[in-house]
Amino acid sequence: MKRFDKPILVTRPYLPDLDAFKAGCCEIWANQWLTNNGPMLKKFHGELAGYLGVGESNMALFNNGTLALEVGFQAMGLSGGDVITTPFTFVATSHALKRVGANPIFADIDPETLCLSPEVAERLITPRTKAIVPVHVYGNACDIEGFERLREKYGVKIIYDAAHAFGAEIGGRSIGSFGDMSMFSFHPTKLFHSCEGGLLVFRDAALQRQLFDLRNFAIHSETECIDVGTNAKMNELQALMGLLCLKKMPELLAWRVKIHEVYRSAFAGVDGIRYLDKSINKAYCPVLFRDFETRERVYSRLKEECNVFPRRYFYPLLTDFAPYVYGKGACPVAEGIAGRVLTLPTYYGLSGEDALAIAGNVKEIVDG
Ligand code: T4K
Repeated sequence: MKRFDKPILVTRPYLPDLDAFKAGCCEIWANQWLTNNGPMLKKFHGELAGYLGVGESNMALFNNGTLALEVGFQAMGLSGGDVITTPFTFVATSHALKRVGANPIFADIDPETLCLSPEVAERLITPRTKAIVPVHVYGNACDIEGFERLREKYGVKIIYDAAHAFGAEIGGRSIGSFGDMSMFSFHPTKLFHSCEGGLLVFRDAALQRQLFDLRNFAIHSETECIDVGTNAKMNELQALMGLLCLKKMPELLAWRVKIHEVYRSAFAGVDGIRYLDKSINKAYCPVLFRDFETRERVYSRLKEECNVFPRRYFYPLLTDFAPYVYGKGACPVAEGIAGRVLTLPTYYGLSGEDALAIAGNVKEIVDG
């Protein structure tokens, strides 16, 4: 097995050219404006609208994805209601619901997309259901049509957690343009980042002013505070990082596609290893093993013997964590996947040769 000299982490952030960043800092210094809707943020907002092909009035930037979700849920009026969501996600999805006073109801996932199943979700809809929050997990697209049907039939809001899905398109449209609202995370572990950051894209442009207010303490004017807002503003350094990374998006995406292809072909037809290749933007490289024991063996031997640090996203399942304990067997598909999945390293700069060696190590461990 190949042991790498330097640790290979599950992901590394792309870092733009330092001189370009310094030049941007000179602009920020000249403006003497660091946060609170500054010029760099406005520029980033405009460029993102162009990149995504959505209206500038249908977007709002935040200082991270979690607060973007919280503010979005608050603006959508989810407080006090039930919200059907997936247990197969990062804790932030449900934390944001709980923190605005909504009650997450967990429904099982589809075994192919690993996203919330609209059919299972439909069975849990009651008069208390205010919204459904599916997650495009790993950049796999949810069943958009299925959720659109539920939106029309029951009048529930559909708010996608698209934290993993920046850069993904369906039929030439950004994945963020479906449903009532979508949230992209710009954390450095994502394929695109702004150090930290989050973006809401929403159907109803009338929401924008409310979202802008809520992210700034709900201060509406010098003499009016109209709600219980928070501080969720993106600052100028974040916006600068985002602007520089956005220029690189085509290459960031192409690189992931290349790494994904290495893993996909290395694992093709291999008994006991299923490479999950549904991700549109190749944000993550998840592999499914035959059982829990094999996954755990691969996970620990890669770390100890190969200096490779994959992650068990998303294990333990959200519904196993203290604030959400739900009872075993409630979401059997999600429980099964969480116990067998491992996400392998992928990031801009990881060589195809290294990805191939990692895949070789995985196969050897599974065989042994
Ligand atoms: N919804 C979903 C579905 C999400 O997955 C997330 C976040 C959110 C909502 C919330 O969005 P944000 O509020 O984060 O914008 C990471 C991230 O912190 C988190 O953003 C992400 N999902 C989650 C899936 O993964 P950890 O605890 O795994 O991060 P950490 O620090 O262990 O880093 C992972 C790897 O990346 C390590 O091997 C080190 C490497 N790394 C990390 C950072 C931050 C670097 O090389 N450089 C870096 O700067 O949570």
